[in-house]
Amino acid sequence: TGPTRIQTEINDAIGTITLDHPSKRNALSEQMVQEIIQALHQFKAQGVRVTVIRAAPGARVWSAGHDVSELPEGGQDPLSWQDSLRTVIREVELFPGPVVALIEGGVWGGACELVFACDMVIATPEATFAATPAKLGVPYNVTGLLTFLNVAPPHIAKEMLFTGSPMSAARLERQGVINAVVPSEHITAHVFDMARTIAHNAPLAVGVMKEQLRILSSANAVSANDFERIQSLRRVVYNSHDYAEGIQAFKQKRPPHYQGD
Ligand code: KGA
Repeated sequence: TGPTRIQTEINDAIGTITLDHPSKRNALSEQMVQEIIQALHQFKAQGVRVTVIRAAPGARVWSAGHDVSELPEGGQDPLSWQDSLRTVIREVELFPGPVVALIEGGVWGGACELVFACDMVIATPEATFAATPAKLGVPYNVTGLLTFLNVAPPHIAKEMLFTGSPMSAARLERQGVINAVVPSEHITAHVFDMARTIAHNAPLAVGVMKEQLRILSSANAVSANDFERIQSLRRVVYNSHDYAEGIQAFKQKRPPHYQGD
């Protein structure tokens, strides 16, 4: 049986992954993530030089982010090493060629980080990007925050993370966070032109530059002591009443009541 949450295609050494589970707004469930990872492995085996990740043309939601029904309700790190979002982001970062995000519609939470972890981001004028951990009470993890800091100026990263509000593609393009804003009728041609340019270049050189840039951009030294302090602070958050409240409120489709404990 083939994938059911995504569609894949390879043309001229360019692989396309289309997120295609509109009934759940392309939420990044374990199943969706496993299918994306399998597609990336298959692309690598078949010599794909550039991968494009998109939603179905005309989608109103690119992805609703982490599947909240799969987040623990408390007492457990929701974004541990094995978490599905963390796993798919590592796979994108380690894919041997550029991964380009083609964005139509709203991008939410963990999907926003996934998009920012891609090597290039092209969006339509209607696309929006929201970083939502503060809405849900989630203690975001260290590498996750680094994804934001590596692409956004600190004030923009903080505004996104502290407000959780959707930010327009135009504003993010002005800040250099995304590469270009292109109307929906031209975005596919624009992205595939760029992909073809890259695919005609020397793949080993491109892939090794990507790997060097990945290593350099995560070369922040955090001491063992500081790392353990951060983990203990995060533990306080995911053990809190507010974290359980945030997840339960989402599942019950009601606004959360936060009290700071
Ligand atoms: N996880 C699980 N199910 C989701 C979901 C999600 N993130 N987003 C949507 N769904 C389900 C929703 O429960 C509903 O299921 C269906 O998708 C359609 O959603 O049909 P059901 O069984 O009731 P809805 O809300 O009716 O669609 P809409 O009116 O078109 O609105 C679309 C949006 C995207 C605006 C809305 O669904 C939404 O606000 N979703 C949540 C977005 C979000 O806050 N995501 C952040 C997830 O957290 C996250 O990634 C982390 C880890 N974080 O922030 O730290």
